[in-house]
Amino acid sequence: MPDTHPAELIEGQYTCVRCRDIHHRSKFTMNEKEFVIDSMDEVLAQIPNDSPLVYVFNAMDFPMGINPEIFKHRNPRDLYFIMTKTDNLFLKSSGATHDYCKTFLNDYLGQKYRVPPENIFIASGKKRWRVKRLYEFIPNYSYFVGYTNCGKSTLIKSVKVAEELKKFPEYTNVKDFGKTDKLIDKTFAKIGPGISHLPGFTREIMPVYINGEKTIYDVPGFTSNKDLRNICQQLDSKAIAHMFRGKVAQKAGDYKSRYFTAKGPHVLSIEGIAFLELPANTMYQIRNVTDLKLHEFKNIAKVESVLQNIPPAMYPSFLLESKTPELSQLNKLYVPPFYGTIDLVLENIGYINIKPVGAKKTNDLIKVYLHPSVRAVIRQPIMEYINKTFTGRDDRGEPLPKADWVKKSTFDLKRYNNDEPFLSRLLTEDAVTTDCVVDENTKYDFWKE
Ligand SMILES: Nc1nc2c(ncn2[C@@H]2O[C@H](COP(=O)(O)OP(=O)(O)OP(=O)(O)O)[C@@H](O)[C@H]2O)c(=O)[nH]1
Ligand SMILES: [Mg+2]
Repeated sequence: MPDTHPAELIEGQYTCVRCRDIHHRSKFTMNEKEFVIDSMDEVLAQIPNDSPLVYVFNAMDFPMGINPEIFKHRNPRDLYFIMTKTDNLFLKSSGATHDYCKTFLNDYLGQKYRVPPENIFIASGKKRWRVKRLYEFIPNYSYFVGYTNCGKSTLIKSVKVAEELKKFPEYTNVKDFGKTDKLIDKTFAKIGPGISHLPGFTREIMPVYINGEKTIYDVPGFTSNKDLRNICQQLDSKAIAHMFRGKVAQKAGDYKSRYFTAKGPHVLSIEGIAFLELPANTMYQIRNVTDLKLHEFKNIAKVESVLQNIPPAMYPSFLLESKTPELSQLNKLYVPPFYGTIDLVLENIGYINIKPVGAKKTNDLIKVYLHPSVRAVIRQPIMEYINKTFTGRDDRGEPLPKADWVKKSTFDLKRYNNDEPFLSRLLTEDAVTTDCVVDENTKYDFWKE
C-alpha cells in the first residue's frame, strides 16, 4: 500500500498558458479567435465514420441537449447516450429516482428514436456516481460528443480518476467521496482532460488512455447558438460558474418544494437575462430551479425604466450588472398556451417550474424577453417523470376533484409516450393566434417541437 497521501501527489506548473489564464482568470478573454465553438456537423466531420459515438447531455435542460441531427450520423443502435449532471436532478446515485429516470429515458429515447435501453446510462461526472459501471458502459475507442459545457470532459476525467484511485485502496470502495471530494479534485487536477465552466473549453480531439485497456476521445462540444459567446465575453469566471451551476431539482422543483406566488401584470426577472411578463388577471406558483435570483417587478414599464439605468444597489439581481441589455435588445417570444404545470427551461442554466392557480380569466400568453445568448423551451414538468406524483384518481381508477387528491388519490409514475409532445419551442409574435383557448383534451395543440 503506498504511503503517499493523494494530496501530496499534486501539481506542478500548468503546462498550457491558456489553462493557467482561465484558472487564475488573469488576462483571459473569450474572443472569437480564442473560442471557436462549431456546429454539430463541423465537429462530427472530424470523427471517423465508423467510430462509436457516446452522446452526452445535461440532465437539467433535458431534452434541449438532444440534437436529433445526430441520428443522421449513426444508427440509433450504434449510439451510446449518457445523461450527466444528474446530481442536479436528484440526491442519490441509486434508488427509486435513479431507476425512474432510467425508465423515462428508455421510454423517451426508445420510442422517439429507437435507442435500445442498454445504450443509455445515467451519471454524474462531478460526483463520480456509478463510475465503475460507466467504465464498462463506454465502448473502446469511442468519441464523446455533445453540446458545449454539457460535462463530457468531466465524465471522462471521472473514469480516469477512478483508475488513479485504485492506487489508494482505502478509497476504492468509497461510493460517494463526500468531504474527500475536494481533496481528490485537487490531487488529480492535472489527470485526464481539462474541464472548465467556460463553454468551448475543449478545443481539440484528445485521446485519454485508461487502464492500458481503453481509449476514449474527448471532443470539443458543439452549439446551435451562435450568440452563446456573447454573454460569456462580458462575465468573469465566477459569474459564469454561477449562471451554469443550477439547483437540485428534487429539492427546489418538486411539488412539495417551496414556491412563491406571482401575479400578472408583474414581471419576473431571471437576474436580468430573461424576463417573464405575466398577463394581467393571472396567477402562478413559481419554483426556481436555477442558481439565478428572481426579482419581481410591478409591470413591464417599470422594468424598462430600471434597465435604462440600473442602480448599483440592484446589481445582485442583475447578472450583467450595468451591462444588462435593454428590452429592445432582447428576443421577444411567447410561451405557447398550456394547461396544467410546465417547466420553462433555459439551456445550461436550469428551469423555472410554472403552475397556474386560480380561475383562468384571460387567454393572453406569457411573454418572454430573452438574452440572445440564451436558448429556452417549455416542457412537461420533468419531476413528474422521475418521481411518483398524484394520479388524480382513486384506487378504483375514478377521477377525483382536486380538493380530494391529497387524501384519496393514488400515487404513480407518469410514463412518457410519443403521442404527445414533451417539449415546445417558444412562439414568435407572428405565430401567436388570438384564439388559443386550451383544455385537458387540446392542451398540446399549440406546442411545436
Ligand atoms: N453539477 C454538475 N456539474 C458538472 C458535472 N459535470 C460537469 N459539470 C460542470 O459543468 C461545467 C462544464 O464541464 P466540462 O466537463 O468542461 O464540459 P464539456 O462538455 O467538456 O465542455 P466543452 O469542452 O466546452 O465542450 C464545469 O463547470 C463542470 O464543473 C456534473 O456531473 N454535475
Ligand atoms: Mg470539454
